Amino acid sequence: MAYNHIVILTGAGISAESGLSTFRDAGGLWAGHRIEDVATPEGFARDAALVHHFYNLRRAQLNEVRPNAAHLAIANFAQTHTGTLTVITQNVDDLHEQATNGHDMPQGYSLLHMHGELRKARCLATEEIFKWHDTMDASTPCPCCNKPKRLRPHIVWFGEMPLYMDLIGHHLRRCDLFVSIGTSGNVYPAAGFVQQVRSTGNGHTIEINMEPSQGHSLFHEKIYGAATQTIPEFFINL
Ligand code: BV8
Repeated sequence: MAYNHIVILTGAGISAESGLSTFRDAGGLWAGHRIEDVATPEGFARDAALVHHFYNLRRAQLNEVRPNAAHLAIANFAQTHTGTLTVITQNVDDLHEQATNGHDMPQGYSLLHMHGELRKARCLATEEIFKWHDTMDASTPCPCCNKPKRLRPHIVWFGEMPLYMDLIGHHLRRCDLFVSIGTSGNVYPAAGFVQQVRSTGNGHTIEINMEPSQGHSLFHEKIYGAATQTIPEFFINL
């Protein structure tokens, strides 16, 4: 069947084989850290140095990693897909961008980072957002006010509103195919998107993951295995 409006939700599992650790797998990102200390506004207010260090390490790691076959399969499919293809990523890495680098992407393609981006910073005073590839800390002046203690990572922390929620709701209602890739289905509202597709729209829903996620029973179809195996095969046959 040819699908017209496709929504893909990706999580840390799609970047795992590029060498970026996931959150909840053994030895994952949260190992050694409490979410409350490194991924909440309260943690940032309590110890900004710890939070900057956590994100500086992850931002620096992006210089060492490349998109894998799963990112590339989505980018290749997007170039020939004649309908709309909306990639909603929970990931803050830029591997989906790197996979499409150098290609003119069709008008129907869009990439939405609902949890923000590691390579962007935001001014606490003006909310202005800046591309940011280096480290930052409390002493780093923001480019707009030129004052210290005003920069934070442009990341959506727990308890903060995810980005693009209205636009995401529109795509979930309209899609005829929803594919969830590499996410454990632990974090809301992303974990609730499959339910939203089924209750507000009539999209076919597919989970592609290493193992059943928390919400696996909500999907019409499931494919399990490593993303670099399952995703290229899936999109070649789509
Ligand atoms: C919010 C940025 C209010 C930080 C992240 C009900 C409704 C609404 C909210 C809540 C709710 N219940 C609880 C909440 C609050 C909370 C929440 O969900 N808490 C959880 C812990 C219970 N949610 C929030 O606070 C959110 N905000 O609710 O605002 C609101 C909401 C809606 C409307 C109005 C108001 C904000 C959450 C965002 C937090 N920020 N990221 C950073 O990156 O440092 S979340 C972070 O964890 C990731 O971004 C990701 O989204 C999330 C989950 O991680 P996954 O991507 O799923 O990774 P994980 O390790 O868990 O799983 C990896 C999977 O890959 C595994 O299944 C594994 O099997 C698979 N895998 C591994 N290797 C491979 C593989 N698959 C294939 N191939 C492989 N090789």
